[in-house]
Parts: sequence; structure tokens; C-alpha cells
Amino acid sequence: VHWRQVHNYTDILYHKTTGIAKITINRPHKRNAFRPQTIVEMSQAFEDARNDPTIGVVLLTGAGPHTDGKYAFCAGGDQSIRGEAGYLDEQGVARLNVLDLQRQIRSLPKVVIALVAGYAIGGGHVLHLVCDLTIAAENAIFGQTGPKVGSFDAGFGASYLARIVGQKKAREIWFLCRQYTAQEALAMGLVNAVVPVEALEAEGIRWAQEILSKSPLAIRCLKAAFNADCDGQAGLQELAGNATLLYYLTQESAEGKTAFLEKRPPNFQQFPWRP
Ligand code: 2NE
Repeated sequence: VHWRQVHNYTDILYHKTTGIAKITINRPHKRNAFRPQTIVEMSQAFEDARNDPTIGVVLLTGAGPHTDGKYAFCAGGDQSIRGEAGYLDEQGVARLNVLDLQRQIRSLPKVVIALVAGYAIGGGHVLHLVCDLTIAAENAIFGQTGPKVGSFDAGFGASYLARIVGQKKAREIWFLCRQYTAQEALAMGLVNAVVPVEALEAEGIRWAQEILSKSPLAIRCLKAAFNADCDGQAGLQELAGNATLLYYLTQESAEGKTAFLEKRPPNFQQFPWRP
């Protein structure tokens, strides 16, 4: 495929090709650890992908390999700029804005696929977790480090992880802070597939193209439904928003609006009470 660069960012690369957007965390010297600016840029790119009606799938990945030959998806929050109450932005304000990004990825009405080569660690592990699908390279390494480095993610990082791998495994992952291979991740249902690192992007594109041949509204509602099962009233709101969107597309809904604008009573009798 031919990737078009969309915008010049400092911490990420943002590309598009037919139907697919690709967001690449581009701090390989830090194993793609994120700072607040990285998250701001990722959030802007995801918003752009959301608003572009030609885009149905977003690939999220990390730049690499670094000059030492090692790959990383993302090593979490940049510990070198961790302040007293979060990660310091350029104005010195402490932020945990990756939590907003997690919600943005989950509620994005398009499919987000994480392509993980090398380390997906700490907050970087949670980022792949909140993506709809994960394709791992054979060299991928997964793990949480919070209790080792003085942090934790008790949100999606804990409860959604437990939904995916089960309570026992999720507690093991957080309490022991071990690292897991791609094959181990596959065995515990943490990733969808494992491929050689050279084939990672091509495999992501293949999955994206398969998804793009499907019905956009069906995929959109299914994503919201999967979220609703885990996300309480916020999840229901998202699913319900899609019900409203679909209803707006009907003649029955349009009749209500048209009657109001024409200052006449609505004629809903023309529509059936379906079984
Ligand atoms: C990722 C890992 C296991 C890689 O190990 P290795 O041995 O391959 O590389 P090395 O030498 O540790 O790292 C290479 C360079 O990247 C920097 C390192 O400091 C090093 O820099 P130089 O010495 O070459 O200058 N680097 C790597 N990760 C970084 C990070 N997160 N922040 C800043 N610099 C980083 C190994 O590097 C590792 O364990 N990294 C730390 C992973 C981690 O603990 N992340 C934070 C978890 S907390 C979090 O993300 C979080 C949260 O829990 C809640 C809310 C928001 C965020």
C-alpha cells in the first residue's frame, strides 16, 4: 500500500492509505514511552481518523527498531518526566492524559488494531489492551510494571485485563510484574495472532482490509455492544447513541422532524409496530 503522511507531529507519525489510518508512536530512544505531548498528538490523530468517513480501521504501532536493534510498541509513561502528580507537560503541569486516550480508543466507532513488536509494557501494555484487536510480532513482550516502579492502572488496566485473561492471570500479571512472550500472550487470549516481525504491518493491513469489506454500521454497533458489556452506563450511552443514529436514518424518525418543521401533527400511523 502507499502511505500518505497526514501531519507533521513531533512524537508520532500519522499516515493514511485507502480505508486505513496508521498512528506510530515515534520515540524509539525511549522504547516509545509516552509523555503528555505524545498523548495530545495521538488524541488529535484518532480524532482525525474518527472524523474521516473514508477511514474504517486505525492501526496503532510503535516506531522501530531503535539503533540498538530492539523493538518497542510502547514502554508506558516516560519516567524521566514523572512529577508529583503525573507526567509533566511542557508547561510543567502534571498529567495522566493517557487515561482519556484509553477511553477515546474504546469509544472510537471504528476498529483499532494494535500492531505490537517488542515491548508493550506498563501504560503501553494497557494501550494495546484497549485496542479492539492485537497482532503481535514473534518478538513481542508483554507485561505490567506498576508495583515495581511506583504506579498502577486500576481502570481498564486491571478490570478489562481481567475480563480478557481471567481474574487469576490478571492478578499474576500485576502482582508479579513478569514479562510474557507473544506465544504466552496468544495462549492467554491477550492477542489475536502472532506473526514474524517482518510480516507485522502486512498482516495488520490484511486484517484491516477484511474488516473494511464488512458493513460499517454493523461493526460500529458490535463494538459499542462489546463495550457496553463492560462499561456500565457509559457503555450503554455509547450503544444507545448508535441506536439513535440508526433511528435518525429511518423515514419514521424523519416524519417526526418534518411534521414539527411543517407545524402539523406527525403521521406515525403509516409505520408498523413490528413483531
Ligand atoms: C521496556 C523495558 C523492559 C526495556 O528494557 P531494555 O533493557 O530493552 O531497555 P532499557 O535500557 O531499559 O531502555 C532503553 C532506553 O529507553 C528508556 C531507558 O531509560 C533507556 O534510556 P537510556 O538509558 O538509553 O537513555 N526507557 C524505557 N522505558 C522508559 C520509560 N517508561 N520512561 C522513560 N524512559 C524509558 C525497560 O526499559 C522498562 O522496564 N521500562 C520502564 C517501563 C515502565 O515501568 N513504564 C512505566 C509504567 S507506569 C505507566 O506507564 C502508567 C501507569 O501505570 C498509569 C498511568 C499512566 C502511565
